[in-house]
Amino acid sequence: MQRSIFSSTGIALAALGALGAGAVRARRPSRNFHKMHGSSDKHLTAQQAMSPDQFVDVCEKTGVTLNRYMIELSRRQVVDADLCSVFNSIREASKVIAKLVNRAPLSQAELLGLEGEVNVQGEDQKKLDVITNEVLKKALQYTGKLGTMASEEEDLPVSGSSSNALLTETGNYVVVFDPLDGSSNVDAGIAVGTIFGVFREQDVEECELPEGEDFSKLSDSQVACVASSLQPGKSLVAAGYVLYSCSTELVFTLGQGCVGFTLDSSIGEYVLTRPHMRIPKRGSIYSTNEANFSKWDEPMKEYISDIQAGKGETGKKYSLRYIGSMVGDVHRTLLYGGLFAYPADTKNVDGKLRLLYEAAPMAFILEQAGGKAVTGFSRVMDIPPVAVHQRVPIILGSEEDVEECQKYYEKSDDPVLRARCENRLRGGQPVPA
Ligand code: AHM
Ligand code: MG
Repeated sequence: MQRSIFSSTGIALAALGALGAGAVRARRPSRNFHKMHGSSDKHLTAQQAMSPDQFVDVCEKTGVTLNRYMIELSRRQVVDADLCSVFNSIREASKVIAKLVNRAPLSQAELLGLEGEVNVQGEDQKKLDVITNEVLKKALQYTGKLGTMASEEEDLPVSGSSSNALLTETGNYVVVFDPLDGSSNVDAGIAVGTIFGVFREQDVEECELPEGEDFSKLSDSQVACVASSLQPGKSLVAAGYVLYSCSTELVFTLGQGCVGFTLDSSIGEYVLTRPHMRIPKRGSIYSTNEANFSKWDEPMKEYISDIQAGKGETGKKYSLRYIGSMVGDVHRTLLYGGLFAYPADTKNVDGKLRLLYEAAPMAFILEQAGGKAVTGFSRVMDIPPVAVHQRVPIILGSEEDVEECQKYYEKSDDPVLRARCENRLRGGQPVPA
């Protein structure tokens, strides 16, 4: 008996995670059945339709809650019902995750330390990685659009692809997420975060997959079929992150600017605190794991050396701030300016961070806030993924800082680096070091 990708979502997702070196890209035209980002109100531009400045009768006591914000966007047909459901799920799940992270030191036996498992990428899983993954996955299933997935062996996407990220389908949307990014920090009570991205479901052919759970035996055409549902960052319709820190901050974009909410725990609601987020054009902070300096590509070494010494375009000496939690480091970069980088190095020629559920959503947010995100030569959003856990170098932040860094790559004109970049843009398999 054969099973189709959409009647057996869990199985298809596990297979996605198993995509190996032989995967072939196959893209099909998208259906484009939504009239997204169009306002029903003829007097409002798309930008205005997103703006809370247009909201009337805002409650003085609470301000604009996330719930209210989404209702308004829905009324203006900026978001449809399914996308609202996805946001409701993420909103509720993130409140639970905030609570878990906050309570962890008080419930150490249940919440802190290692789970004892290693995920598909060979990384130790923290207990909270597993728990938060469940929280987010279940919340998305409860949208009612994920019944198919709930009816499948729900462990499959988790055990088959990764403990730490998965894709789920809503029918109209595909959600990618990292439930607890930076979890190595969590035992120390240091900021961690959730990252998510939402793609519109593509009109892909049904993939006939074999019965059972052994996905190592997929044929080339089956692998190609499953791979075709992966999309580049530029196809994202929404992306966001939640930072669990001194406060819980939810920042997201729907493709027309970037907004920020803060969890008001006294009412259990996110409240709009940053209606128009814009990253400064230039900053004076860089954020990267400098312990890798000796292994970085030459252009990165030269650029960082110059801004440290005040020999960059501004003549200012930049400061280093690095938490080792992407969400925290990117949030600070977004607010204060400067740049965050996890570049390639000789050991990890594609860097460390994952394209689909870390780099692309963050790149989308930063671009929508007026910043940039590149791999060195190319825009992160342009890279077509060839595997769920594909890694990619990333340099993101203030427009002028990222452009300055990019000039070092252009200037170096290293043929190996350029070929690696072109290969990524072509959707080629990662080239080993
Ligand atoms: P994770 O998804 O396993 O938590 O890894 C991602 C994290 C990012 O949050 C952070 O930017 C990076 O890993 C830090 O890595 P390093 O410890 O090498 O500096
Ligand atoms: Mg992560």
